[in-house]
Amino acid sequence: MTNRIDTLIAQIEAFRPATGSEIEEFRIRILGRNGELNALMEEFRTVAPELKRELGQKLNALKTKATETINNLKATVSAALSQDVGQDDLTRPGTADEPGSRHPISLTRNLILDIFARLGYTVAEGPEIEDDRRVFSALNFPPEHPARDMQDTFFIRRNPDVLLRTHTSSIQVRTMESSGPPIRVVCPGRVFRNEAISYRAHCIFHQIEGLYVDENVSFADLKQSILYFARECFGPQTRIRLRPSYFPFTEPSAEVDVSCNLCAGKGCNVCKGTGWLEIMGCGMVDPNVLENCNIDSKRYSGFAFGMGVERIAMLRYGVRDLRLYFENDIRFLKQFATVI
Ligand code: 2NM
Repeated sequence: MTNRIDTLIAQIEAFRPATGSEIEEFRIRILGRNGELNALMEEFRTVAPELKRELGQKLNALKTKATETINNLKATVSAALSQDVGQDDLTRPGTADEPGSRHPISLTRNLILDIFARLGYTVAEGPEIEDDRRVFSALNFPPEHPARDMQDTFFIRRNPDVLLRTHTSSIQVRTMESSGPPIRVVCPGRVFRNEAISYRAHCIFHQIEGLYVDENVSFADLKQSILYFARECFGPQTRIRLRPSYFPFTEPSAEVDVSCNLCAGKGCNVCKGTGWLEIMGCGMVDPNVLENCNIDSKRYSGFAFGMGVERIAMLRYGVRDLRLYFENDIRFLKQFATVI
């Protein structure tokens, strides 16, 4: 009897089933009503009392081993089956985890920061929750400016001095406060505006703003830096044009358009027939802003610019609806896996 128990244990240990039904057959042979274990139990009743103790322990060990082994094998097989219903082939290669990829907004952000790095700009970041001074007052927004309204800005706990930044210019205020000229920084980050969500606007989006402050910084320097950026970002044949505009923090101010390279400037439905696409705002930093940040505006001048990362990404990738960037639909994100 001892020999038969040992043989069965060895068989259980060597058992390598290829299918779920092989496991079930094995279970019935060992543990079934008319199986080997019950046959041994029957025989056990008739063994001499002095052998009962040792044989009883061996039988228990056999039962435990058989039950555990079979349960484990069944669990392995059902896990494999649940991945591919109807397939019993355990030799099939598994499904590999797909590598992740960068979000198109991160790709675009990195591209923009790289371009400005080549012009000597370093990256500065700052908090998303700011105070009124860094977001509005220091930037020359008059007290009654509409951007300060509850309608446009998210305030925190109804405290008018604690708010979510509406632009990353607050980082530039911090940079000017903490280090004097020469300053050459690009400031990326999330910004928040109380806007209705549509294909071209979201209440959270990403901005990159740049600031250059030194002696003798001119509007010509601004134009040349933006031309360099536009050609690196949209291709060497890209042209730019500046239209007069207004921002509280710059004077003079301009909107920057790039030539539409889908239609080579002839006019198409992307550029709405104009041949031009707006990409950013810019201007010479208002002397009041420099003084508010403890910079001598008689000695120093500067230029600044700001752009929406979603907008640049839409133009580069031909994406027509900005909301796609926020939905994290894997079918959308997958398409950027190899696009740098
Ligand atoms: C823009 C357009 C024009 C800007 C100005 C400043 C600062 F802090 F120097 F005053 N930061 N960013 C600026 C200027 C931003 O975004 C459309």
